[in-house]
Amino acid sequence: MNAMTTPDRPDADFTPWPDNFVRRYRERGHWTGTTLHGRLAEVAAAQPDRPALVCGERRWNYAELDRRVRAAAAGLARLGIARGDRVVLQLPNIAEFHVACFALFRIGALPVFALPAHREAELGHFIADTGACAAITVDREAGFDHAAMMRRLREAHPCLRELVVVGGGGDGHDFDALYADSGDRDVDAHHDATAVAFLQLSGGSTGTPKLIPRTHDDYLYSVRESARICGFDTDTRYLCLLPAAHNFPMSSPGAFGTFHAGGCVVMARHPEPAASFAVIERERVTATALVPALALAWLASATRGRHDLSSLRLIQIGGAHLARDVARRMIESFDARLQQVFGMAEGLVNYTRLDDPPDLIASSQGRPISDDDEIRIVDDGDRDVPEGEVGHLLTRGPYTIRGYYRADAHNRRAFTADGFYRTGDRVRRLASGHLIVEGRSKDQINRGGDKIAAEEIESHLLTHPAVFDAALVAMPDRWLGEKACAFVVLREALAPRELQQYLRTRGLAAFKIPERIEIVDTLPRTAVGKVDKRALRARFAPPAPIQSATEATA
Ligand code: AMP
Ligand code: DBH
Repeated sequence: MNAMTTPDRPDADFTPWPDNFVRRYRERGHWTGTTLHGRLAEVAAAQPDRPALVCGERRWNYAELDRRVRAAAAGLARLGIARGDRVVLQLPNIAEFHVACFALFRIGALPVFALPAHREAELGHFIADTGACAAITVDREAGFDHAAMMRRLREAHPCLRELVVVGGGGDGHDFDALYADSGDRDVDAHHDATAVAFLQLSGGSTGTPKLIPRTHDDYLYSVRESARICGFDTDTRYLCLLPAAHNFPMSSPGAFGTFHAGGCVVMARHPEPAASFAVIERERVTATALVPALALAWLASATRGRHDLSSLRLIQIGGAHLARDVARRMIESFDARLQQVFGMAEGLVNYTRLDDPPDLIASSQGRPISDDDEIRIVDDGDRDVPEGEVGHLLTRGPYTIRGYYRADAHNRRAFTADGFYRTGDRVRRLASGHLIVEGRSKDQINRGGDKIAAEEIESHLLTHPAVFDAALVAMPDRWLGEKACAFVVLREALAPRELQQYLRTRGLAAFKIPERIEIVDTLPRTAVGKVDKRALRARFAPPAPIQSATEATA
C-alpha cells in the first residue's frame, strides 16, 4: 500500500489540475459537476422507455438499465465494497460490463479496467498496484476460465476479498445475485464529480503498465463534446466491437457518449466482420469504432455484400496508423462517413470532423476536441518546432491527466514541469489544426491498436536463465500494421518456440507474446551504448499491400 493513501482520501495518488486551471475549466463550462452515473440517471429519468442496451437477445430500455445499475450498486455495497475501493473489472463485451461500471460509480468505488486478454501478470500487477479489494469477471470467455484465474489471483493477493462472476463460478458471487432482494433500496449515490471515477489502462512504454486516474468532471466533458462532434443523438445505435474497457469504444464517443446522448449501445461479443455485418443489419446500427486492422478485415470480407448496411452512418477508425489508401477504400466501399480518431487514454482525443473534405479525412488524424486542448510540437530539447514541421507532441487540457496513478518517478519524465503530457507521438500540424501522426518516440509496439511496451516484455525475457540480452522492436505486418519481434542474445541454446512458451507461462496477454524471435550474437548499439532499435527495425522489409475482396476476385 502507498503511504499517501488514506481511507478518507482514496484518490490522494491523483495529481490534481492546478487551481487556476480548475477555475478556467469550470468557468468555461467544461466541468459541470455532474457525475457519469448522475448523467445516466438524468437520461433514464427523461426517457425511461427508450432503448439503452442490446446484448444478444437481451434488450433493456433506460428504465431497466437504471434499475439494474441501482440494484447492482446495492448488491456490491452489501459485499462491503465502499467509496474509494478499487475493483478490477475484466469482462467481455456484454451488458454486465456497463451495469458493473455504473454501479461502481454510484458507490464511488473505482473500476480498474482490464482487457479480456489480460492474464495473471497484468492482473496481478493491477491488484497489487491498486490494493483492489474485489474483482468482477466472467466464468469463461473464448475457452479461457477467467473465474479460475481470479481465484488464483485472490490466493496470491490477500487484499482481494471478493470475487463476482458473471455466469457464476465456484466460490465467487454470482453477478445476477447482486440484483436479488435489494428491493427499492438504493445506495446513497456518490456525488463528487471532482473525484477519480476509475483507473484506465495505458498502453505504456515502461516495465509495468501504468494506470490512468480519470475524474467524472474531465471524462464527462470529453464524452459530451465527443458526442456533439460526432452527431450522436437519441437515434444513435452504437455498435461496441472493440473491447468495451478500451478508452476509444468507451468514450470517443463510444458507449458512454451514446448513453450521454440517449442512444442505444449494441454490445458485440465477437468482432469478426461476418458477425458484425449481421448485427449491423439486424440492429440497424448507425455508428461504430474500428481499429485499422478491423477496417482491413471489413474490406477483405466476402460477406460484406450479403448484408444491408444502409443504417450505418459513421465508421470511426483509430488506435493505430491508418494508411491513406485504406482510408480511401473505406470511403469508397461503405456508404457511411469515415472519421479518423487519434486519441489516448491519458486524455487528448482528435477527430476529423464530419464535414471535413474527404481528402483531409483520408490523410489526417483529426484535430482536438477542445479549444482548451493546448498542443505543443517540440524538438528533443522541448523547443517548439517551426509550424508544419514534425516534432514530439505535448499536450495539456481539460481532460488530459496531470499524472499517472502512483508513479512519481515516471511522472517526472512523462510530464513537463508545467504539466504537459509527453504523448510519445511524433506529429505535424496543418494550418487547419489537424494533426498528422508521423511516428512515435516511445518504445512501444502498436499491434493493431493493442499497445506493447518493449521494456515490459524485455524484462520478462531477461528472467529466463538462458537469456543474456533482449530487445523488442516492431516489425511491419500487413494486417496489424505492426507485430513484435524480439532480438535475443542467448547464454545457451534455446528454441524460439520455447521462449514464446515461457512468456506464456509468465501470464502475459497473448497479444504481447512476440510473433517472431530472432537469435543474434550481439545487439547493435548506438554511440552512447543504447540498443540501436532503429538498426534492428531496418532489418525488416515493408509488407506487401492487401487486396480488398472486390480486387481479389476481379
Ligand atoms: P494509450 O496511451 O495506450 O491510450 O494509446 C494511445 C496511443 O495510441 C497514442 O499515443 C498513439 O500512439 C496511438 N494512436 C491512437 N490513435 C491513433 C491514430 N489514429 N493514429 C496513429 N496512432 C494512434
Ligand atoms: O488508442 C487509443 O488509446 C485511443 C484511440 C482513439 C483512445 O484512447 C481514444 C480514441 O479515446
